[in-house]
Parts: sequence; structure tokens; C-alpha cells
Amino acid sequence: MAAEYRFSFGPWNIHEGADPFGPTVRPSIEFGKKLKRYKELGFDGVQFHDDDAVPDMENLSPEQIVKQAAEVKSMLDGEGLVAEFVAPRLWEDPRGIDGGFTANDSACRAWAVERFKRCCDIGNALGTPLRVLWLAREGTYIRESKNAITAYQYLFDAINDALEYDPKAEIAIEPKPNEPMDHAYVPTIGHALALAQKAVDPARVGGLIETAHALLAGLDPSDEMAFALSMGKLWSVHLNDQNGLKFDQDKTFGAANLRGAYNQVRVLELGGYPESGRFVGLDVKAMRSQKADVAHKHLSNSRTVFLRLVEKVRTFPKDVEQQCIADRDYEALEMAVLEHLMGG
Ligand code: XUL
Ligand code: MN
Repeated sequence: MAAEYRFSFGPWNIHEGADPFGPTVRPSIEFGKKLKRYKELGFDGVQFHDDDAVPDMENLSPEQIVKQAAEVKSMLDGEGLVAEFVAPRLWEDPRGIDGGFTANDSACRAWAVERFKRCCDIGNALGTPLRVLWLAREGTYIRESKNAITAYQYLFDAINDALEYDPKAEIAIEPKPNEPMDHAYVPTIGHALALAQKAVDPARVGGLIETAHALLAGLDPSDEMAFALSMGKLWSVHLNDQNGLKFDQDKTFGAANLRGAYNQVRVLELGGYPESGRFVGLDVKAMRSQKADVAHKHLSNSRTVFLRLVEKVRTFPKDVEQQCIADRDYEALEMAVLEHLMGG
């Protein structure tokens, strides 16, 4: 029996539809109601930012934070859900305006490291060792505003501080080359895994690869995943899609490039991802024009596309593939893939 995939998403993937050019268009759904949706939509894992779990954390003591996170854990247990990861949301606080870990202001850097430690506490209270670092504002709008060499050193130090503080923590870096910054530090999985090698405990630093982020870097997401898998470092994915080089769209998985989606599923299959027990995260966003009562379809549709593509990968005629490769007839292989995807 082939291993089953497990799916996850974050509460931010059911949202009110605000964008940089207009306000919300759908009512807010409270966290408890969102949790009820997970199983209905076919999901078992919940991804968290630290303040998704403990919204008022900046005004609470470390003990109060852990207590509130423990209450969220009970809610998860009640719904038969598990927490997949917790990510420190540094980018909404005024002290994170210039990036937290790489801020020029030492007080802001100290705040960011403390916040990461609280994020670790929340992760432990929720029962997950996985921390995700999306390095939102860790970068620059103009290059002269930071010393990038020093900034990378600050980043190494922050990661090492968290690893030392929390012996259970496993940190998956989610690379993204730009947005909100003009240039973000750690733009690709290659950068992330090089950084991992420099950590005090390299075995506890890996990666999360998001389709749209790899595409924004001009790279093939399936090859980025292959690189991480080859190093045993693909600890989560954020599958979605992206229609060319524009703002981070977080479209339904496969919606812009079905062949590209097929290749991502193929590489997860080749890499034994389901056997690893890791989650398939879907970081997808409902279109702003979607009505409130159907603003969850991007999630169930992405999961359906994924599972349909698993079937496509598993049923692709391997003998044809082998023959085409032996003949070096890549036109024939390409056509066989296209026929298979078109249902032929
Ligand atoms: C940003 C992004 C985030 C992270 C979680 O582009 O993808 O949602 O996945 O912080
Ligand atoms: Mn993401």
C-alpha cells in the first residue's frame, strides 16, 4: 500500500480578501470556526504563525503565552487535528519594520530573537518541534541601507540562539526572493541549506519550499524540491501556483501550470515524501472576488488537484519512460507525458 499524504494549511489561508489596493470584502471567521473546517475540507494539520495561536502575545508573559498555547492545543485535540509548525511573525510589529533579525537597530534584533524564543515555546505547547522561518522583511529596499555580510551573520546568530534555547526545535527556512522587500536574504533553498551547514546543529535546520517563491526566483519548484530531498532537508512544502513574474499570487495548485504541478508531485513521489510523514501544505489564497460562502474552495480544489496528479504520476507507463530514455527520444517522452495529462 502506498503511503497516504497528509495535508495542512494555515488559518491565514481562509481570509477576508483585503489586498494592497482595497479593504476586506468578506467577514472574518473566528479561529474556532476555521478549525471546524479543516476535516471537512480533507486536512489534518494546522500551520501557525505564533500570533495565530496566541494573538496578544506581545502583551503577555512567557508563562501566559504557554498557557494560551496549551488551550489551543486542547482545541486541536478536540477536532482531531495536529499542529504542523509555528512561524514567528516578525513583519507586522513596528520593531520588525527593517527586518527583525537583520535590523540595523540592536534593540530590534534583540526583540526578534526573544520573539523567536516565544515562538519556540508556543510550538512546544502545541506539540510540534517544527519552526518555519519566512524571512519577510529580512532584506533591503535599497542595498546601501544594510551591510548584507553583517546581516547574514546576524541571521546565523539568531538561528543558533533558537537552536540552543530549544533543543527540540527543527527550523525549516522558507526562501522567497522578494516581496515585501526588493531583495530578501536567503532567496533560494540553496542559500537556506548552505546556511544550515553553518548552524551549531546542522541536522536541525532544513527547508520549506513554496511553489510561487521558487517561480519568483526564476527557478523550477520541482528541481528546488529535488535538491532539498536529495539532502534529506525537505521538511514541508507550500504548494500553490503563480502566473508569471508578478506579485506573489498563491493561486490554487496547478491552476497556472498543470505540468509544473505534475512535476512537483512527481518529485515528491520519487523522494518518498509521503513515507517521511511530513505534511503537504497548501499556501493558497482565495481570489478577492470570491463570495464568502465559497471562499474555501481554493483549499479543497488544491488538494483534489494534488491527489489527481498523484494518480497521474503513479499510472504513467514506466516502460514507455524507460524506452524513451534509452532511445534518447525526448520528443516521444514529452508527448507521452502530455497525452497522459490530457487523459489519453
Ligand atoms: C509569504 C508566505 C507566508 C509564509 C508563512 O509569502 O508564504 O505565508 O508561508 O509565514
Ligand atoms: Mn508560504
